[in-house]
Parts: sequence; structure tokens; C-alpha cells
Amino acid sequence: MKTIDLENHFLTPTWLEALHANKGFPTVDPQKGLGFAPDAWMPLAVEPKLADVAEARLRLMDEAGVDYAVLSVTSPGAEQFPPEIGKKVARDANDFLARVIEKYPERFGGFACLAPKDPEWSAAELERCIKELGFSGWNTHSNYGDSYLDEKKYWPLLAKCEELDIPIYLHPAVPKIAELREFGMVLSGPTLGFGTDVTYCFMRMIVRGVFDAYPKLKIIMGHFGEALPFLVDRVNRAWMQNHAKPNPEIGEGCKMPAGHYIKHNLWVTTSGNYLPAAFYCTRDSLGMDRILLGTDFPYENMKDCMDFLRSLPLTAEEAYALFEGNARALGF
Ligand code: GRE
Ligand code: ZN
Repeated sequence: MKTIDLENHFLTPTWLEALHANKGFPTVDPQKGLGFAPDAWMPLAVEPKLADVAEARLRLMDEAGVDYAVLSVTSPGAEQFPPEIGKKVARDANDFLARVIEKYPERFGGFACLAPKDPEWSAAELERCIKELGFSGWNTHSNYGDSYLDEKKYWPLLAKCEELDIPIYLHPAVPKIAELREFGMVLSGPTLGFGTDVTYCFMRMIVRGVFDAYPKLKIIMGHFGEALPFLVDRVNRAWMQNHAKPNPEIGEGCKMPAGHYIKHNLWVTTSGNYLPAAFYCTRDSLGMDRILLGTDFPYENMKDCMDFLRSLPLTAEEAYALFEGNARALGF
């Protein structure tokens, strides 16, 4: 059995240069580190680990027992740059990643990095990534600084994902909602704000009717679906209480109660949450065929994640699904 890790991040020199040069956010400050918003800074300690996509990462993968990692550009990707810069950063990242995969085809796969503020360009670049570079999906983020993926201007890109039959990894970014940032990274980061923003983005996609328009879309979320498996019944309350229609300017709303789309369009990974009850809730709620391996390297330790998963009393069939089978079924 192979172990396939779907949340494993890297950066490129061009991405880092663009951060340094960017007048607004995201940016980088020699003292404070990576700045994702005016009030959300992250220490630079992970930078060398993000930058290595060769021997050091492979050694840690070997120690943890991760055979194959599908790499993605770290949050917030290229989405928040002005479009012309975002496109340059994304295209460079995809070419960079293609060279890494060419060098280590047995160890690394790829998620495309796009600049959705130019949806037509991004649809064409996605097609290049899948058909020419051999990537397996698109890794995007829970907000684009000024907008979210549910908005109509992004639908051509969603149509392209459905047409190419590739999954979208919806990764956290620092929330756009300012109040979620007022405590800084301690609450806007992985502790709370990240998951809140991803959940919010996905619920917007549901209520906007994205999954009625594109029913075959496959969304992957880290961190056991950012609590959505736990909420799969709770989110149906609006439909049971006749509050299911959004404000008219949003549109007609979705056809089914929200829980339907969580069960049909969502896959989740195991990143950064080592609570057995979280795993069991996800398995009960979505099913064993919806949980995939994600370690969230280098923000989390690959070995901790693997040790946790190996400590769970899974059948051989469940372990195969988790570590390899479900990823293969999604095209990895
Ligand atoms: C992550 O990918 O989970 C992550 C970031 C940035 C900061 C912390 C973190 O992308 O966990
Ligand atoms: Zn991550």
C-alpha cells in the first residue's frame, strides 16, 4: 500500500519575491514574517521547509512513512495578488512544480496554482496543468482578499474543473472578515479563523447554487472538513424552518438542504487534528470513502499525523481507503 499525502505545501522564489514587492497584503516583513492581512502575521520559521522540495522533504517523508505528496503552493497562493502579478506567480509555480515532479516522479504530484481574478486565463492554465504537466487538481483558498469562489465571475473556472473532472482543494486563508482577525494569527490562523473561512466559503457555494449548476464538482477540505461533518445535520435547519431562501440579490438559492451537498460534493483530509472523535465523527457522517490523508507539512509534523492515523483501530480495508484508495479514486 502507498501513502498519498494531499496537503503538503511549498513556495517558490518568484512567489516570495512577489510578496516582498507587494504594496498591500499578502506581503513579507523582515522582522514580522509573512503577512497575510494587516493584523495577521506568521513567523518566518517555516520558510526554509517550504522552500525545499528535494532531499530534506524526502527525508522527513521517509521518516514519517509518506510515500507520495501532492504539492501545493502555500496559503494564500497567487489569488490575492493583482491579476497580472498573480498570473506570473502562478505560471512560474506550475512550471517549477512540473520540474520537481519530473525529477521525483515516484514521490511528488501537483496541484495547479491559478490566478482566478482572470478566470479565462486560469481555465486555460488549469487545462495546461492537467493535460500537459500531469497535475491532478487545483489548490485554491477560502477567500481572494476581495471575493469568494462562489461568485458568478468564477463560474467559468468551476465549469472547467467539472469538465476536466479534477478535484478542487479548498485550503484556508486568513479570513477576509476583519473581526475574525482582531486577535491576530492566534485566532485568525489555524486555531479558528482558517476553518471558519473555509466553511463560510463552502456554505456560500452551496447556497449560491454552485453545486446545482455543477453537480459533479469535487471539493477537498483539510482538517476533517473544517467541522462540516459535525454540522451536516445542523445546516439543514434553515430548510426545515422555511428560512432556506437567501436574500434576492444572491439568487434563487440551492435546490436541496445544505447537508445534501456536504455528503455529495465534499471529500476531507486528516490534516492538523489528532482527536480520534473527530475522525470517527467524519467517518460516521461522510463515510470512509470520503477521508484522505493530508499532513499539512510543514505547518504540521508529518510523523505526528501518520502516528495518529496508525494508532486508530482501522480495518485493512479502511486503512487502504484512507492512505491510497480514496486518492486513486479521485485521480491522484
Ligand atoms: C496551513 O497551511 O495550514 C497554514 C498556513 C499558514 C499558517 C499556518 C498554517 O498556510 O497552519
Ligand atoms: Zn495547509
